[in-house]
Amino acid sequence: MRTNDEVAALLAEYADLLAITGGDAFRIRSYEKAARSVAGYPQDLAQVDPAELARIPNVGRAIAAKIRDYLGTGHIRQLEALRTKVPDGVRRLTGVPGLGPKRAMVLYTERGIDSVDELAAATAAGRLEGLPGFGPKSEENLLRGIELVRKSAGRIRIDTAMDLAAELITRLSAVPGCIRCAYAGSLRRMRDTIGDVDILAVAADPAALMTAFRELPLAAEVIASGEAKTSIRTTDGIQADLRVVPEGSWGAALLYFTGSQAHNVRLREMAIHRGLKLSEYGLFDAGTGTGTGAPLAAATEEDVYQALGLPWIPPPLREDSGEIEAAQRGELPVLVTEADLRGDLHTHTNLTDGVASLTDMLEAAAARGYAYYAVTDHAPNLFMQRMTDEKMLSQRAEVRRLDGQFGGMRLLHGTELNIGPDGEVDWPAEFLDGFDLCVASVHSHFTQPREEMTRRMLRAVENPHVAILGHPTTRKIGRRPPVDADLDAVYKACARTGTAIEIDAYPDRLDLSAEHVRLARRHGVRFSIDSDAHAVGHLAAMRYGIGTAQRGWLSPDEVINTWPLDRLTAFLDAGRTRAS
Ligand code: DGT
Ligand code: CA
Ligand code: CA
Ligand code: ZN
Repeated sequence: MRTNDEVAALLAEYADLLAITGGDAFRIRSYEKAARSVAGYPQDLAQVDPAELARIPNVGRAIAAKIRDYLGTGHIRQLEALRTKVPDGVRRLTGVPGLGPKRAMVLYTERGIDSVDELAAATAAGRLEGLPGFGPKSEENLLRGIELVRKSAGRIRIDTAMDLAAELITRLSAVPGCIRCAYAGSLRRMRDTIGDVDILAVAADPAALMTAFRELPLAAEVIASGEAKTSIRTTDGIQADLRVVPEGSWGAALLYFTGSQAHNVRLREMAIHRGLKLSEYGLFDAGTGTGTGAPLAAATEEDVYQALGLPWIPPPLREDSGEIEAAQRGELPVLVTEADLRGDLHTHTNLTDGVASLTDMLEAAAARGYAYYAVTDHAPNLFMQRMTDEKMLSQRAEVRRLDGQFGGMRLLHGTELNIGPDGEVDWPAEFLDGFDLCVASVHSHFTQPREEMTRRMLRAVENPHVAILGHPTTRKIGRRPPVDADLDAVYKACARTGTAIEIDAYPDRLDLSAEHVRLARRHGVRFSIDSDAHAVGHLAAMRYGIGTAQRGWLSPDEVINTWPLDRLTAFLDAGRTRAS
């Protein structure tokens, strides 16, 4: 799939550069759609017959020609031409939340600003004063945006890290003498962003494995290399560490390098308290020191935890945020897993901004073994999606016809409503009555004042037709901050009205975040873990939603899409009557 991702990135860049240079809105959108379509296309573009490229959804003749250009020469001529007009930094400026392409270009042409750092400096020095469109209010938003960009700098999305880890493990495992290989660090803890990828291995010939790691085609640079640890930077600029550990200390090493540091500190304190010493080599009698003498425990994580008087603690909980105390009391939660999920309640098709047909989505969902599946395309107030009553009703007829036709999977017909600025949603009540379930989400007016935003969300939650509050804080990791609202009040209202709160599993959202999941669950709220899939490949994003749910301490019973269909339907029915 690497080719598809490369092409998608270039098409998205082309769309951005068109937008910055004032290109035609329709054309910009067609490139954006093509980029998503290509990224979600199941077949590797390099294997597609060049004459067939134009058959990919949203890829017309002009875009197919550009893709052929790239596959043949490694470049897209028109893109190269646009790149000469717009410095790289200006495109990065459009990554600052609240700064659109037009204003980014104004900053460049009027003030010569072509990087985020320069923008920060110019703002601080008052150099934006007098620039049309950059008043004090917008400056405040810009500063917030700059802070967000800087905080996320150097960290990557979890799916990017997971794909890299999978590739590294596949390649290293194929090296003769590689006995074990696994990922650790924040990735194993399923944090929503990842600093670097940590790989652990056991090898008959450690030096040979280190050499193989340094010589991987994706290793662009060797940062450091020694007997026990090698760090590389990949061609995508991501750091990956390989540590080769003795077979006998696998468990202790996995525990140590999974972290978090705060969790490890607690474990070491517990060891010291018992006259023991815990290191990446094992748990030892304090007298014998590290690495000398036989460890009391080292082979597996279970052994080490047990020797400290604890049950094994799942990695997503290892943040020293109460898990050690819970483990001591024997009250660790039974965490929801991907295998518990019986369905997906928020998905799109190409009727709106998805890139796959209804039947392609259903086929893929059934292959995941789901018992039920909700189709929830966008509602008309998101004007760009051009939804109409007729389109929605004809989709419903199709959904009803296909019910049970894909591996017996039951289909729910729903929609993703837009929560308007005052909390109102699309369509009158009579029309909403026809849906099996409605997700409702904020898609605009993200920067309303706190009281307004709270009132808006409460009104949506109290709407009897709203079953699920979709991507509740609307954050986009590294790109858009969460909305400012009294979320605690919103969670309370969700619990009262029987409205589920979504964990949108798509890796650039992961919304709710794990921290908020923990806040919300105190009110007895139910959750729905959804892929928000816009392409067949997105259905698999569920694993990241599950990771977030686990970090939020959720058990299966708290997640409505682990329930059998009759219990789910009863919940949806109760919500409709209770809220009104
Ligand atoms: P990241 O990479 O920023 O997303 O976060 P982590 O947790 O993967 O951190 P990383 O890669 O620096 O180290 C992986 C784990 O190894 C970390 O969670 C705990 C352990 N570790 C690494 N260096 C140290 C250290 O100097 N002291 C202690 N106690 N633990 C360490
Ligand atoms: Ca790491
Ligand atoms: Ca590391
Ligand atoms: Zn949405």
